[in-house]
Amino acid sequence: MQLSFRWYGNTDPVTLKQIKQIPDMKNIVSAIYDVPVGEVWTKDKINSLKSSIEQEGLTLSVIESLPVHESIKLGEANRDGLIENYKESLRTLGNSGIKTVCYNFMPVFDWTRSNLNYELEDGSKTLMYDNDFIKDIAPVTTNLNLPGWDESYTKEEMAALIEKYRQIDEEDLWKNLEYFLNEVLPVAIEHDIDLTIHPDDPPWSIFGIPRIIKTKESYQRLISINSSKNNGICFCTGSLGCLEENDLPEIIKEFGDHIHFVHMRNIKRLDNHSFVESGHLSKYGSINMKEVVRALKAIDYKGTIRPDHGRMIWGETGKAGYGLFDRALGATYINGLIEGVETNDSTIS
Ligand code: DNO
Repeated sequence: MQLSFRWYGNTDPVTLKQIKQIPDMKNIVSAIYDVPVGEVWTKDKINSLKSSIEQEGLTLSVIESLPVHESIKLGEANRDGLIENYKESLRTLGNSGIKTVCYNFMPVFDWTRSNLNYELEDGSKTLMYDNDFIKDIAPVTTNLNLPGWDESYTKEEMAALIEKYRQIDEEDLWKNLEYFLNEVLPVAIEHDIDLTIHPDDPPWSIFGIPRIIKTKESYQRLISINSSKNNGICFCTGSLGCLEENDLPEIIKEFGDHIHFVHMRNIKRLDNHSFVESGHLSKYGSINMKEVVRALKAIDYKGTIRPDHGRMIWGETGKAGYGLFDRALGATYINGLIEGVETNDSTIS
């Protein structure tokens, strides 16, 4: 198990120089942010990202994300050209030595929260999801500007997209995912890349549009499309953990060969599908983080783990969920859990 840290490139207020001072932090998770979704990532862009990371003695270990164009998710007539572009980017990433690529298949909205500054008892600010609030808002007219949302859409484009998704159901979305995977997995396999799908966050339908990567059954179906280990999973504790029925250690053990990337954070489930992002420690949230790491040890997990969102503490401001301080605390906590499970207690007399 290796620790990693997400870095948003040269414009990220958190610098590589800061990141490398976190104990045992050697791996960076990043992406190319200035290429529109659907276009090809060039060798030059990938190499320049890699070398800015390597100059600091760190390694670009995971691409999060190589995003999937909405027309592919919708199964539109123009998807084949977009899928060809995706394959081309994968080949270039593979040739540059990248072995893990994360993506998601969430329609329109990536991770969704209702409040980015929810104050916890200790005065820290965190992200929260109030289901009653989300249920009642119209995403096109709201002034909410959430971090996981693609800001490149105009209101009209977003409205049109939502309307298209309201015309399809989960079954259609599965078919479109299957079509995409049948095309891109051979390229991933040829280039020894593990493609890892991020679960839907939260793992249920929002705004009346379908979502499909939510539970153990979703992974069973995903793997029935192609059982290759390259058809992989990004195991995100905070997303999957929003559903009490998701037994995280059990899912890890069942799909171990397919897990190549792990996001670790804790959430506290509230009534009625609402939740708040707590500090990383097990005692603050609904997820037993130690049992998650223990299950990863049980599958002999060798991939990277990144501390996921952090709270804003010590007056830090910055990208919601992606400040330095609390994510660094999360990393040292995960370090401790790893050391704990990797220590063979029988050697202690
Ligand atoms: C949120 C992230 C997601 C994730 C994408 C992966 O903090 O975990 O935005 O990067 O869903 O494609």
